[in-house]
Amino acid sequence: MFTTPLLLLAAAAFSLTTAAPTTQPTPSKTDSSPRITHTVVAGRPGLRFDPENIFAEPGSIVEFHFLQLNHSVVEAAFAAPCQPKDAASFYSGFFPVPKNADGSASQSKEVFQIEVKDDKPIWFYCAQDKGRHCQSGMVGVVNQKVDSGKTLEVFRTAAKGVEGPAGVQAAVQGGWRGENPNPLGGF
Ligand SMILES: [Cu+2]
Repeated sequence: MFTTPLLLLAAAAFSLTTAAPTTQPTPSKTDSSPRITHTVVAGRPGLRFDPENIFAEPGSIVEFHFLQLNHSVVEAAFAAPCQPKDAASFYSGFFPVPKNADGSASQSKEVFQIEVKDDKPIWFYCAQDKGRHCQSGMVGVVNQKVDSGKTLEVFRTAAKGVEGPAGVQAAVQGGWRGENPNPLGGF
C-alpha cells in the first residue's frame, strides 16, 4: 500500500535534484540594468549612511535610499565638509519620510542615483540642519584612498567642527531622482 507514494516521493526528490543545475537564477532588481548598483541607506542606524564607506568601480551606480526623518545627500570637497564642493556638486534634495505607525523603519518612495565616473574619492553629507546631521557625522565617501590620509574619519571629525549651517544647491542635480524600485524593502 505505501510503496507507491514512497516511490513517487523518491522520484520527486530525484527530479528536483537533477533539475537544479538548469534552474534560472532568481532575477534581482539590478538585472534590468547592465550596471552594478551599490545601495546606500540614509538614516540607519541613527544619523548615518549605511554603508558610509563605499567602494564602487567606475561606471557603476550608487543608489541612495532614505529612511524616516528628512535626509538628503550632497557632494562635498574633502577639505570642506557640509558644503557643496562646487556648482556642479550633486544634490538629491530632501526626502521627507514619516514614521510607520508601528515604529518600524519606513523609506522614501523615491531614490537618488549617482554615476561613479572615475576612481577618485567622492565625499558626501546630509544637509539636514534640524539636528545638524552633517555636523553629527552623517557623512560618507565613495572610493576613499586610505593611504592618502584623507580618510572618512578625518572628514567626519572636520564635519563636527563646522559651525554654520550645511549647504545645499538651488535644485536637484548631478544624479537621478526617481521611483524607488523596492520601497517595501526592509532596511
Ligand atoms: Cu540626514
